[in-house]
Amino acid sequence: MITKKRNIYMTVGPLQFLFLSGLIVLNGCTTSPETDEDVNKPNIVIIYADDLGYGELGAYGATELKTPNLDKLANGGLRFTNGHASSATCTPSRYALLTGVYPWRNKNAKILPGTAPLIIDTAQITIPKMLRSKGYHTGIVGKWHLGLGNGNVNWNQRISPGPNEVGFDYSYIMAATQDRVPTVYIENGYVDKLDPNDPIEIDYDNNYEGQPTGKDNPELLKMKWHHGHNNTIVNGIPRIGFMKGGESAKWIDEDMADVFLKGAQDYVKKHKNAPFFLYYALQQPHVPRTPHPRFVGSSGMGPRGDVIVEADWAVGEFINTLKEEGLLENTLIVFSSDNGPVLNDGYYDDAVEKIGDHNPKGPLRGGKYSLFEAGTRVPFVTYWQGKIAPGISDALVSQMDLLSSLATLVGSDEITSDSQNLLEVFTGRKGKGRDELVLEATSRTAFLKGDWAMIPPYSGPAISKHVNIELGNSKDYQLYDLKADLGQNNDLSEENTDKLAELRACYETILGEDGNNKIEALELK
Ligand SMILES: [Ca+2]
Repeated sequence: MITKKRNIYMTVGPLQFLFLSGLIVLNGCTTSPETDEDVNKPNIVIIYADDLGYGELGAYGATELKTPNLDKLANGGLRFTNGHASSATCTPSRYALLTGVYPWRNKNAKILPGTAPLIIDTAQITIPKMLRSKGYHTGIVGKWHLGLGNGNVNWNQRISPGPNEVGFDYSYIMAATQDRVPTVYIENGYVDKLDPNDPIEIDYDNNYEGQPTGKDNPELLKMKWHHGHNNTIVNGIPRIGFMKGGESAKWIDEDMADVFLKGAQDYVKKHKNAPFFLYYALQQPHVPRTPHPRFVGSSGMGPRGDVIVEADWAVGEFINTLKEEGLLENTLIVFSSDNGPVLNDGYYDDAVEKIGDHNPKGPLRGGKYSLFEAGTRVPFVTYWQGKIAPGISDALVSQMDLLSSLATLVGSDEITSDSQNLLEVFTGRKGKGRDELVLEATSRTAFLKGDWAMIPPYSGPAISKHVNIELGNSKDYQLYDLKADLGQNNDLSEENTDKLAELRACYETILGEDGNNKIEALELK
């Protein structure tokens, strides 16, 4: 169902007409090829937050945290209320987003250390590769976390394969996450601002002699670790993993939002004359939460709230750039998050203590790492000024569907079987999305079908004590009617055995042999 704030037909102008004409081409009819060129190659931008929950934005019901720029985007576009990341953690979601393949099909698509090899096969279809084949210039600015190299990276030479080998013409990234070494930016495979006389060494197992660590040198810390995150100290923040050298290349955490914003703005300005695809992968509100001083105190919720305010500002600035460059009416923007929220995720940063009445997961149960809805149901917005009518959609959609949908938009046949073509849903002309979706969380899977959610039995704790999140583990199957019980409070598995059997059969068919993965110990990172 789509609730439109205004009737799309009332708003159809010349631009919309051209766009609709373009769709007719895709359906096999003929029309003028000269308009097809313009119409089917809008710029495409995916803005991807890190650990931003369903309830964090004003447009999604937040009242205590102010997100005016993201609200403007959500309210001016199509706001999905049943939009999902493919996984409840970073790496698998990012893998599925770019490749259109379920992450549980790839045994390596799990939370990766900074030294992990690239987990996308360089022969695989990706969104940037598909778009590049249709004439797009493609870029990524921000968080990567999909592995680099082949397993033994020399950080002082060109690091390959990486984003540039899976479809990106330009890349300016952090390798993994803000809490992991190497704490440097990498541009097109080269560590930015690296002094060759001060080479970088990275080890995730052993420290370098004489180097302080978060564990042994608490006096050197400006942010204290809660669990994990106690190896090499950079900028007073203890990280995961050990790093030596590379002083001139180390990032300043508080500047990261500005650095990535400028990178995204510069990319747009440089490539505005050709169709471009930009994957702008924000680092917020993942740990360590390090707002620029001008945002410190802006939320009243401590660093976690402050970096969400900072991210909202950055998105607003970025969209202003699109506007100033005259690109807004020819740019499709997708905004979403890679997984649900977490408060304490390894550092003492007052995320729990100062949360007040803010509810990051909104009406949902669970959070990051969880098979409950808050693990993967996230803010999900499509925005295209003049082309997508503002509205709200409750269609079931996955980020994994963007690949085939964008391929359809630009007239490419490079699609995958897991990624459904939901172009009409993403642009608001059709209300019904997927029939079903397999969800993933730390190598476990669950299943959505229609209004129903099913979680198979898993061993392990019901709640992760470190992060205080319900993981979805139970010795029995769980079944929830999300239409009547969005908060997943009433398990109907015993009451409605027919529905459970129906979901189980469908789920097991989809999983097939790929789904028989070993359940691994939960890694909280
Ligand atoms: Ca994440």
